[in-house]
Amino acid sequence: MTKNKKLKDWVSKMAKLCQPEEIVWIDGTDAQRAVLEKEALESGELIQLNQEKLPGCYLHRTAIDDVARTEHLTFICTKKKRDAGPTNNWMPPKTAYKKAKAIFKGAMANRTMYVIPFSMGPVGSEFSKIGVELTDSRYVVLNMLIMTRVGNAVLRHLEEKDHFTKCLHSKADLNINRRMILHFPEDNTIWSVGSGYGGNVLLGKKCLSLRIASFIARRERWFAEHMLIMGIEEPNGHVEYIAAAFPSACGKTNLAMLIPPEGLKIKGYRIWTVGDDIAWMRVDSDGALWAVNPESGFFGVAPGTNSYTNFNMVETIKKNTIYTNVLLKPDKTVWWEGADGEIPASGIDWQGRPWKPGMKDHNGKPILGAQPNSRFTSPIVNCPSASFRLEQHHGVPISAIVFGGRRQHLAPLVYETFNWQHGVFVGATMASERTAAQVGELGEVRRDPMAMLPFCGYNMAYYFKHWLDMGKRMPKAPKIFHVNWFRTDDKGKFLWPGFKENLRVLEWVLDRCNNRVGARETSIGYVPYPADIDMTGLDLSEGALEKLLEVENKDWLEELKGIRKFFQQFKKDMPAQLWDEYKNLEKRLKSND
Ligand code: OXD
Ligand code: MN
Repeated sequence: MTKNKKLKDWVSKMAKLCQPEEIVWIDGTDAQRAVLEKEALESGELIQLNQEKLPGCYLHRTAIDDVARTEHLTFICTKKKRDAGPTNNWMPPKTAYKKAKAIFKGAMANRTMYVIPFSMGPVGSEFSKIGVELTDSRYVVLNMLIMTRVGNAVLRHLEEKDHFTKCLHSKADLNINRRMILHFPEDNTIWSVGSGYGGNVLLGKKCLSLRIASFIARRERWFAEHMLIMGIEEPNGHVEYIAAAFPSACGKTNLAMLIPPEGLKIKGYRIWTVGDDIAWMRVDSDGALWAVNPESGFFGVAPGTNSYTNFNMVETIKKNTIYTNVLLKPDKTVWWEGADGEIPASGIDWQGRPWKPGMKDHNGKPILGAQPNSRFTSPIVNCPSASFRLEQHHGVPISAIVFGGRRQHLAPLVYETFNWQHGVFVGATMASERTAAQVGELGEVRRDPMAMLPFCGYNMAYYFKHWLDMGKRMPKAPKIFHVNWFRTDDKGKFLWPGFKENLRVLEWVLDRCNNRVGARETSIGYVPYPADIDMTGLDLSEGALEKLLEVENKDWLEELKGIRKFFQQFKKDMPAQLWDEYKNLEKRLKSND
């Protein structure tokens, strides 16, 4: 299997702890995948879908209390609490290992332990990192085969470089009271137990590529970010790349593969998708920032995905896709709320129960066919807009970084920050209002710096400092922007149509990057002149665009209170430069009032 002694010893040690009946090494071949699929069908872990309509597609159902990431059970286990910071759950490594060991002990009895060698990023690229996940779940293996580069090529690589992230996962008894997602950044180790939900168990994704990678990236001076990467082919045929961070459920996936609206398509725009969730970015020898997507698949939310919101994704998930927690139709195809076509007359819901539209639970609430966080796992290569540079070891050069949030008022459709330091401040103060889809008070503002709050594997104050330092290392730093697709009018109606029309805003972003248009200087940054946003083919109501671009100083002064409170929790670890930006903003707001 491998000559890497460190790897062999670790696998033996973990096997001794978990006591599997057998150990199988995943080689990345189609033949082995076919065997695993067959076994998963026999065991009931997968249900075969209609192979004529959905070739290579399967359905999986999780336990009903295991349908989303469990942030309260997710820990950063550094020796010092301060290194995890005030926004992470922390546990001392010793305690964490001890608690988890008690659950892992014998957890794989009568099961197979699969050894999955995987690479995040193209195998052998400067950017890439290798992990090895041990798991007792075939579902995890089959998903990892889509989401990461798996197999023997990775093992060969590990013979030269023996560094890898040690990832241990067991479903154990899927008991929420015995569930823990533990990160040991100082040991390059992840232990996840008691869950079968993607975000908790596909350890290459949030756990390695964000939490562990962010920790390593600070030390090695690069970025591991919760960002999409997209190429925008301009009318002259040149492709410019942007990276964008939005909190979960703000439409990153849809933006990453949008199809230009007619009005812009005729000008010659086209989108190339590099990634929809994670960006690893480095300063290259040219002094610019270059990015790769470490993943090779999409793990996307199904509800709301249809030909209007995301045509390319609808195409992507027609083959070789694993669906999780969606509705099963009588013809063995799948459906979810907000899918294309008619609502099916009947089906089997995500909990495996007979379902009909209009059914209500005992509280009178509609019973959903698909779990609101139901998912599909699909290879990027299926995507019609997949970038031709996906496998390039150097990645793509980033012209602009875009931050965004969901704000009914306050933030204009788009603004450009004054410089890198101000851009970092804008990223660090990102916020979204709670939607009906989340528990908690509607409209409440949650701060989510750089969309990394649940994913930063160390103290966020150090993370801000890292961002500031990186700016100094980049002679050709990207410009930083902020967007808000969610501004509403006085009646609460969205002012901006969103989805594909968002390209009009990105066109302005690139115009600014290339010094093609001017802008209006406001207290918060540079805002477009309405005439500089190409509105060909889009009719907004009278005055809507002006309203979308308004900056209300008194609202921003109010916003400062929330920012101050958020910053204060980092105490003296908070970089002074961000407090300077805070004071400068306050000054500008007061003097322009
Ligand atoms: C995701 C998330 O699943 O951000 O990508 O929650
Ligand atoms: Mn995400």
